[in-house]
Amino acid sequence: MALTKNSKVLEFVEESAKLGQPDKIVWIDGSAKQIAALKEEAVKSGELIKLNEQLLPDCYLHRTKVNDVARVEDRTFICTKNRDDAGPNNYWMDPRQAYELANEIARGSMKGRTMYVIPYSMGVVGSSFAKIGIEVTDSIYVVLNMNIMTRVGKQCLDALGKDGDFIKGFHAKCNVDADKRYIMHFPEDNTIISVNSAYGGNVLLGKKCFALRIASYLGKNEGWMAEHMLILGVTYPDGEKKYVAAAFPSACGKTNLAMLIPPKHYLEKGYKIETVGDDIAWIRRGEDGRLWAVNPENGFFGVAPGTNEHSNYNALKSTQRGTIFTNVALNTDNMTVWWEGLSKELPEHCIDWTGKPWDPAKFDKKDKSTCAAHPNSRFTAPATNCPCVSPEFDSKRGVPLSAIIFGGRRASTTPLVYEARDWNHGVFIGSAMSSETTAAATGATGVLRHDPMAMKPFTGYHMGDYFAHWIEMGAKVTNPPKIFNVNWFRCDKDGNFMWPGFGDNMRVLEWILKRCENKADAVETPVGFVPRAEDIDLTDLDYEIKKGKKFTVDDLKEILEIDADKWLKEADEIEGYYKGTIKDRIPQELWDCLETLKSKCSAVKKPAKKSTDKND
Ligand code: OXD
Ligand code: MN
Repeated sequence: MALTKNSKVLEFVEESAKLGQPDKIVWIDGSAKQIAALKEEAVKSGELIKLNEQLLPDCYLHRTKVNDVARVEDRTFICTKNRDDAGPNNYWMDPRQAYELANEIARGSMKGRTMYVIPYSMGVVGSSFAKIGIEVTDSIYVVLNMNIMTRVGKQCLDALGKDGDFIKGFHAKCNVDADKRYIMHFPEDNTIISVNSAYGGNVLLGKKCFALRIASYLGKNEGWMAEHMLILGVTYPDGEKKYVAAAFPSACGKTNLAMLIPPKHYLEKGYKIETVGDDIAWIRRGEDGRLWAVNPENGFFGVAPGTNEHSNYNALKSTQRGTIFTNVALNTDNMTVWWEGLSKELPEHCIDWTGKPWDPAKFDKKDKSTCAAHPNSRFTAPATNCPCVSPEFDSKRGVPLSAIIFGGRRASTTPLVYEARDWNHGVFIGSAMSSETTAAATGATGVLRHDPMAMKPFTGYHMGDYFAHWIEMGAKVTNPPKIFNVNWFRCDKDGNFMWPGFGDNMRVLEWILKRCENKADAVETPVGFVPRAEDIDLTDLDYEIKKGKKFTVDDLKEILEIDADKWLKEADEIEGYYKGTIKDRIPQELWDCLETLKSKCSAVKKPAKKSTDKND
């Protein structure tokens, strides 16, 4: 039975049913009873495998088809009337052609199935940040994941009232045919269509499709920002709290940074990190002249491999109940899950992510095809499970940002941390970000590519206009956050990571926050302000870069070094990207920053010491 009288919702559901032709329509009210019944049904059909109730209560395993394991950027389209509005960062399709194509694929594809209607909210219902979506889908897996990742149920329809507007999402699993897979966005119509996939990033339409691609377009028009950023809070020993948002490309450690546990001596002093979000931030101007952020999601869709007690205790704890695991391995000895990096010991009896018995004797760390879990296997866990979830997680007004951090995976050139001279310079730094590709999207991994603000796959409009929007937002706030860039991934000449990362990133965060309060020094360099080595706390840092080689202050100096020659090359590269890709929509302010970078680099002599960095 329909749960609303909103005629726009009813019309959308009716049209979707006419297209998909399901046998049955079920409205998701979000009640525990309904969700429990759906889990039971999915277990019966084999869509979910129930895990050990004692060890992992209310947890399930799901396997996708082997052709459907990651976001498909080359099959993701922005369908705007004017091709130029989608920009060079997106694949484009004419909206009329896109609707026709999608309708042809989806027509009748729900025959014999149930169509679920999921009313959901991105953001706390009733908050001025929140926006409502309706996703129709023929997948129970999607319903159950959306129920963790967003706020689902009747309260969302009540918030819409009789004629409120919402984002329409139509998902049909069809035959999971990779050649007919399309993830289409119609920002001018507030509509998303996804066909022939069942992988989270392509089908949980509240996440990347709505909360980033459509929301970034709405944000540009309405004067706010939708960003691929974690949000964390730092509590000081005296109880004061500061908030930071940080953008990193997919699978580059956002969840780890968001849930960081500081080194022992910080904990002893009383420092604490609290997680507001690990993937998406919606940011608005506050009346106090600051930028305020909320996490519109309600759960974590985290990358499983590499997550363990030491790398991310809080994430692991978050997965211990009420979690859906996707494409991890099944330990058949105790019906729990396993993935590479979870433990040093390999499970003796396990089924790999494709559903076949796995032979630990054949496992070769360097050969991904021998892995038990897919490199992009995931956990979908409720945020409320997280031991360090922020008390502000459910706040309707969000949290005020002291700093925005950008970061990518760069083996050389980019120092451990540096600070922008001002907002526009920070926008320039974000616009020039590049990082190595990861398993979160299909295609080759480890390839260096431009990924401005970590939003390359998620900006729902022209990247040049997105840069201009950032500049405009900065001009409108009287007390903007300071902007920084970090690089946890700098390597020595043998390819060893030079910085320990994980909890030790607290040392960098501390410097960043001190800078925000004018309590730390810095050295001015051609790229921005860099810490003096003595200003980063190295107490008890016992990191072994390689056997027998411990991290020293000289290593720190090395990863803080700015090599003007390398940066001149970087500047040329950025210019090539601006001119060759974004072209005439680059705001003048960013051209000015590029010129400043060049002239500042040319003015300094190359340091005498030869860098030992591995080339990017
Ligand atoms: C994600 C991604 O799943 O960025 O968050 O791919
Ligand atoms: Mn992400």
